[in-house]
Amino acid sequence: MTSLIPPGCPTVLTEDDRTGTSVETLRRAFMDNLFFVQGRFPEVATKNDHYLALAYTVRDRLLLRWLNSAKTYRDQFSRTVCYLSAEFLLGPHLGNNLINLGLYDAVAEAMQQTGLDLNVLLDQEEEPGLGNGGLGRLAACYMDSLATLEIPAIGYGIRYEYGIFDQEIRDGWQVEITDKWLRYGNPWEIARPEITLPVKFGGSTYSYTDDQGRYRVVWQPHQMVQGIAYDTPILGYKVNTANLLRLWRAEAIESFDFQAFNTGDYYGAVNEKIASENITKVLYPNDEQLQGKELRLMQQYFLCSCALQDMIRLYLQCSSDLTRFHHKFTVQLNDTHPAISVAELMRLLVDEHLLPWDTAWDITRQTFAYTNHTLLPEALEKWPLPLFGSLLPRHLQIIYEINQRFLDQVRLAYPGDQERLARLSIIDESECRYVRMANLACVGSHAINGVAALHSELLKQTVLRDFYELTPEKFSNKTNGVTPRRWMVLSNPGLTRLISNHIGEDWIKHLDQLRRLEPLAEDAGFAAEWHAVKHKNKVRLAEYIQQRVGISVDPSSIFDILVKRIHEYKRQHLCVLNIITLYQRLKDHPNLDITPHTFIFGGKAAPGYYKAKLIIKLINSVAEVVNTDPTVADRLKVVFLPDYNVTCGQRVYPAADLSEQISTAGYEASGTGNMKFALNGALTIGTLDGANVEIREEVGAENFFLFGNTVEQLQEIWRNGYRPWEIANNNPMLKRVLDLISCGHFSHGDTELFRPIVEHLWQNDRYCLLADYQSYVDCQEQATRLYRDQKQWVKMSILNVARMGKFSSDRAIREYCEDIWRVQPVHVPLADTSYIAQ
Ligand code: GLS
Repeated sequence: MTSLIPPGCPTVLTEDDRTGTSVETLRRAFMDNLFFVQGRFPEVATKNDHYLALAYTVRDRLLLRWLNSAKTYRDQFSRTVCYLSAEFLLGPHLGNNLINLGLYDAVAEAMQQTGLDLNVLLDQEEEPGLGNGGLGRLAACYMDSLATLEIPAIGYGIRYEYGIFDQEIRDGWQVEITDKWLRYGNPWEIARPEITLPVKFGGSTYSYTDDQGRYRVVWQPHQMVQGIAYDTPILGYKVNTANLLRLWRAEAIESFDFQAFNTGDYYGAVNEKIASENITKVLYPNDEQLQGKELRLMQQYFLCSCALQDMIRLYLQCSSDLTRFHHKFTVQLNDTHPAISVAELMRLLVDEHLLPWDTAWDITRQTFAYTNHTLLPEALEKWPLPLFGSLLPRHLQIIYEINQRFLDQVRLAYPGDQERLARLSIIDESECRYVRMANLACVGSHAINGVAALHSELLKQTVLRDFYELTPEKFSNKTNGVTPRRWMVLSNPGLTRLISNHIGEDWIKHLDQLRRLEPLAEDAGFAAEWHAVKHKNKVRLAEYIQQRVGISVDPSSIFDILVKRIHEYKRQHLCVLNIITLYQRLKDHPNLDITPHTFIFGGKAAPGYYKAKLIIKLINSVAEVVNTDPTVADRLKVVFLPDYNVTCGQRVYPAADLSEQISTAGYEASGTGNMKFALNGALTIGTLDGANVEIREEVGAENFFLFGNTVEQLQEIWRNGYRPWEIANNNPMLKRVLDLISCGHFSHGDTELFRPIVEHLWQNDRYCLLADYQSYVDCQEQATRLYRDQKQWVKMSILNVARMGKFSSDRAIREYCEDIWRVQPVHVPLADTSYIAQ
């Protein structure tokens, strides 16, 4: 009989096999994991077995750093940032961990020696889609930067069993498919069944005076579940720091209701278990649109209660004096989703740890800081009082108390100003009564920030104006950033190599160093290499498009890309109006000499957002007509890439020539895709919205295609009575474009299908597409004309990249650390690892 022990695999593991980084050790460790973890011999191992064996090999190296980090923090009782977020849109782990460990090349080599292709294994990973878009992805970039900057941090979130749905396109329409991301197991997490915390819901409260004369409140819940911790290490780039991402899963406390079981009600007994587990079953797929569902509030409270109980648990392991809690922990609220934390920390400190109210309030306010991520009124979270009170009766009492004390102060500051009082109140008393989560977050935090300069200004002038006037010192701006590790080193190895060959590798940790590329913008040899890298990336995307949707696109055409969530304010349909305009012009003048143009779209629509889904259908319908019309063949192509996610983003950004950032001014809080495109050498066509404003400032107005009305101009337009129909009637091309959609040209003669879109544009046009149409079309023309001058284009592309240093998430995190969190780096030494072998 032949031996099943893989050749080269030692029978006893040595320390080196778990932590070593030579090609030979990695190869041996991989074979060992294939054998002992996956239980496979090479001849029958599947791609997924290979992926998992490699993931475990990499995880061992992570764990070494993670445990050293945890031990260092514990020994030093380090001040720690807790990032509370309902979403962490991490993207695949394997490639990123290889980059951050500095093991990418060694592992590629080890796999090659084993007869495997690392790229194939990377493709095996199902990405954890635990977020909707920018907000969740920002949380992931910030975790990367926190670790890279050696800041002790914990990310607290929810371990959704189903992440953001997978999108399929059928007959041009979006179809949602459940995202069973855990189907084949998740090698990056470690379940901690011994870390379980109880979370209560519903019921009632009663009060009494205890034998020491203290007023006490007891919450008698109707339902109780438990949160179970699942831990994922988040490693920094080429440091030993690996921080903790702790996601919570809900479970019934008793697997069975034995009483019901014994009386024969089997299904009734199982029901409670199912109801409890439902809490973390699925991510709500809405971005910037409130869905006032009870289950969503349960999710939010579940996250906050688990996270805060966990922090207190960790704290009490090292100190019994909770009055200094805020010295150990600083908590960032990622939007209002975790804002209920303010009331929960008060409850834990006052009711469970018996601190006086004033002491608890002091701690609470010094603990929390709040980031606002949107001005959209439909995204502002508010919960109907009856719903809130029945689910969280004790929290409602606490909120009333916080509110009363707060409003007493407001009365002193603004005597007699009842309207202001009503606006500032945490309770909305107009019509139906609501708990306003943004107000709760503002009152309970010591710092409040927006996510781009313009957004932070607008916050102060609009939704948070009263809070700004009351406590201006709390407000600041923290412009978003993205991690260059995932969004450059991992996704664009060609450009990374080219840049590093010329200016070294420091820029990966100090993105400002990209400035050193500026002189090279004039260097013809460098420009040629730059162009070659972009072209290669475009060829790769073209191959992917062909394989994915069967459309052949020309890599020499301009790749003009719009990828992000589908939302009316993001104006994907403005881009469609321009495509139809171009199409019309080509039909009118078949010999017109235009720059060959490939428009690429991607993005998901919230399943209940009909207009957004109709925009997807419109894009696909226009694509169908344009792509099959021989008159425009080879000059105009339209592609909708299904299931846009982090993995897809990594393919798309490096291949873009033109980045579409065309939201209505004042609506996009920041945007982060805009940064990823520009960092990868795309030029931006955009409005003065969100972080576009700062990108333009940095790269220079001459290297940015600006169009559209400003916030002030739009305000003026609305003040004077906006009449979109007049714009359409006075612009023959625009009118033709709208009529072409209406008459069924793109819908097989169906004149009803796109009526909701077109009618809205004619009559109301809330997002001012028509007001910006001509300016956009002109700007598009200017950009595509300039594209023909490749020398100039490449120069602008190089200058864009050279000047993107500001938009690293490292810069953003440094600002949070200095201005809000007041936290210092803690160096993690890779201690003697001999204890591993003991
Ligand atoms: C968002 C904003 O819409 C984006 O502009 C922003 O870049 C992002 C991160 O700050 O947050 N807000 C939101 O609710 N979803 C987002 O993507």
